[in-house]
Amino acid sequence: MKLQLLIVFVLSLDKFPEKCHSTTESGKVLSITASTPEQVDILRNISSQFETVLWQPASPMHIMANSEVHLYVPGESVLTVTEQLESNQVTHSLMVENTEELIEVQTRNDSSDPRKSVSYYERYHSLEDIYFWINKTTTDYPNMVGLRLIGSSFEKRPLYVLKLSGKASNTPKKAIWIDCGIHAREWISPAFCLWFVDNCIKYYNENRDVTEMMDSMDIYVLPVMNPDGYRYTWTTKRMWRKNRSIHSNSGCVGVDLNRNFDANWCTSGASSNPCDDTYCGQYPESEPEAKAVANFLRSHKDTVKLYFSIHSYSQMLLFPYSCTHEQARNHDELHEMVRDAARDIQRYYQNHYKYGPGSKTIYLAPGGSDDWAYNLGIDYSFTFELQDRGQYGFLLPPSRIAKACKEGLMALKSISLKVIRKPQ
Ligand code: 0X9
Ligand code: ZN
Repeated sequence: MKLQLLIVFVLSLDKFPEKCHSTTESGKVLSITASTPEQVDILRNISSQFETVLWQPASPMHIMANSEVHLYVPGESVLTVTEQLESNQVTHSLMVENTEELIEVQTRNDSSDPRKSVSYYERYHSLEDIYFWINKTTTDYPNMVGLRLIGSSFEKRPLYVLKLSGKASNTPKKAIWIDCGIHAREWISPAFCLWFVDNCIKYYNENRDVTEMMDSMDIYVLPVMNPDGYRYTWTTKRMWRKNRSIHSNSGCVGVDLNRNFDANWCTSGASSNPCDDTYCGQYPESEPEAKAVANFLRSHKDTVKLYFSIHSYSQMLLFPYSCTHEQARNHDELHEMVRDAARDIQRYYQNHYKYGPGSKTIYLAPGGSDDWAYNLGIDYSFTFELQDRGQYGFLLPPSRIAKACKEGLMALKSISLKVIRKPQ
């Protein structure tokens, strides 16, 4: 009887409208630069107190002298935090004035207003909406879009992958993998996956590059790799990063899925503390979301030639390794690919993207999906950090979705076509 009640309760939790934030999240985001080792210590200390949340870097251990830190500070702590920074002469400025206002813009539903002609793909969507979209897209385009269930999340939500294909071929087709939404708060990432799928459907047989991509390779798209975390950012905590798994040995929730893969797992650059945002989990692939992706890729490793993981923010095109300072086998080729892709973005969209191996371009971060996929034998493995560079961070307004997605799409197409056209 008790169990039945519990099941009814858990199921009814899902009915909670995702658009209501149960807590207000008004606060500011500060841009802070420490310039001495003492100031670094002070900043690390502040970033683990006062309910602050680090936006960049994701972990206090990556706070370095003379590199910019973005820190969310809840309204009630703004005065204390700024006083501490000022009394220690730490340079800081205001990056986001009012987070609540930007969250409201991101979650506003304009679809009911007929005068607003903003397309579905230029808005952010709740998890419920995305599941609905997955269903509709696969039923509306059965010839082009297939559906695969690759596993389920910690809270037992399905992990769906869409398989996009152009014309059939006699020989087994190679494939591209794209995942979005590993990190819950990076909303532009699932928005990119939806944009990408729509673009493939709309422009197949219309645009030469899209047609070539879909005729040459199958494309697997996982729109939300971390559905529990993503939902939590809509209902409860906009700044949440990890999944929502609970551990018997700690009261803290969640594992960083991009630290949970078996690539120098939990070495320097990840945390073994369950309360940290970069917690690596109890063992590699301990998390059902990481395990599902790893199992799928293991069983398709002979066909998948390209791996893309979509994140935000900071505008970077990264390739292995992030888990070590060693160079990848085909470092020069990967470097050329991201350099050209960044050039294309600069030329067409006048926007700057940094590029290079993760460990040198961003920071040493083991256990990531890109490095793991690369070691599995997927020679072309990338992580994209989409817009922006810190004006809005994770709270990128819907009006910026289109440009952010076009830039990501340009890089993805440029790299994929190089691999497709490479003489065998
Ligand atoms: O730290 C990460 O996981 C990624 N940056 S983010 O701000 N989106 O959290 C970078 C991932 C680079 N690749 C690996 N660390 N393997
Ligand atoms: Zn991320």
